[in-house]
Amino acid sequence: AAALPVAINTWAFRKAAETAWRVLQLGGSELDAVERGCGQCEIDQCDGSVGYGGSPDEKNYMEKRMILVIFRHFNEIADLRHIKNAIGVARKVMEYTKHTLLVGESASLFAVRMGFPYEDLTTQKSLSVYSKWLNQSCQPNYWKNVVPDSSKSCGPYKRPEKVTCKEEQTISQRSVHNHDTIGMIVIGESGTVASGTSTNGAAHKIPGRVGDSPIAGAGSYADSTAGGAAATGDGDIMMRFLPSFQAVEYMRMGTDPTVACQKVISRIQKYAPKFFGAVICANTTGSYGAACNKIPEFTQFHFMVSSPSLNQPTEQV
Ligand code: SD4
Repeated sequence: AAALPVAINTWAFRKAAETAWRVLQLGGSELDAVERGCGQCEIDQCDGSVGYGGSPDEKNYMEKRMILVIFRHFNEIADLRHIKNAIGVARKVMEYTKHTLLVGESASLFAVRMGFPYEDLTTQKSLSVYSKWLNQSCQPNYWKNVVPDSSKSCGPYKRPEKVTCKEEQTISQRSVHNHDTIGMIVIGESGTVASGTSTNGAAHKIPGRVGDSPIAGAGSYADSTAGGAAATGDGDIMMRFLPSFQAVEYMRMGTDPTVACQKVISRIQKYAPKFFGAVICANTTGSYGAACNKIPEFTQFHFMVSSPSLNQPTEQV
């Protein structure tokens, strides 16, 4: 087992890992490390899907969602718009309110009261992603059982006159390519666990969508009596299984972290064999692991690890 402290995060988001590790080395708390680490990705616009200007929805809004979890405190922001530093806002929810989850435009107003700038998050890049999708896409995207609203053969969509919604035989799945999320777990020397996520979620989603990332137990989970976990991937599927909660509960029962992640993934796989997703987790002794659902487009999952036995934050597969 690795020694403590340990910090791990989804994907090869190296600068985020370095920032979190530096915060710990300078004596910052686990929570500070998670906030600054994920915050680094918000600044860097990691993979174009964390931070401002990423993953426009089908109305060209940019939204961000995250969760910040520490033992017995679950503080979340979902469908947050016009505010760059989502993880910072979630921390304010924790520090200045008794609530767990704030959402939407009201959450943005809360952020403004906390001193965060209210900004247009559109960038040239997000604008071109959006117009390309609008002009070329004939795909229902996240709609189902709908018909085109106009004479055009594709969207916008509406409910059909006669509603004949089919029960889903398999859970609808989306492509690997339009999203990534930073999920981070930090376990301090004393075994205190903090975790958080930040993402723009899926591109071209239906406005109002809340994904897995801001939901406690889905996007991430932390419990200082067992460990922490974080998930990335197709949140519309994954959030139905609370994978982060489940991984932590497996570790509580003594399951090795890698095995815990694998068990969580195979449980989802039974219902959605080709889903895109991965889970990372670490226990309070500093052992960690990860697993992904191996599909042809996604055979390896990269994540970052920082611990005293590694000279520097290191990418692992
Ligand atoms: C979501 N889980 O909103 C996020 C996206 C993600 O890798 O993690 N992508 O569904």
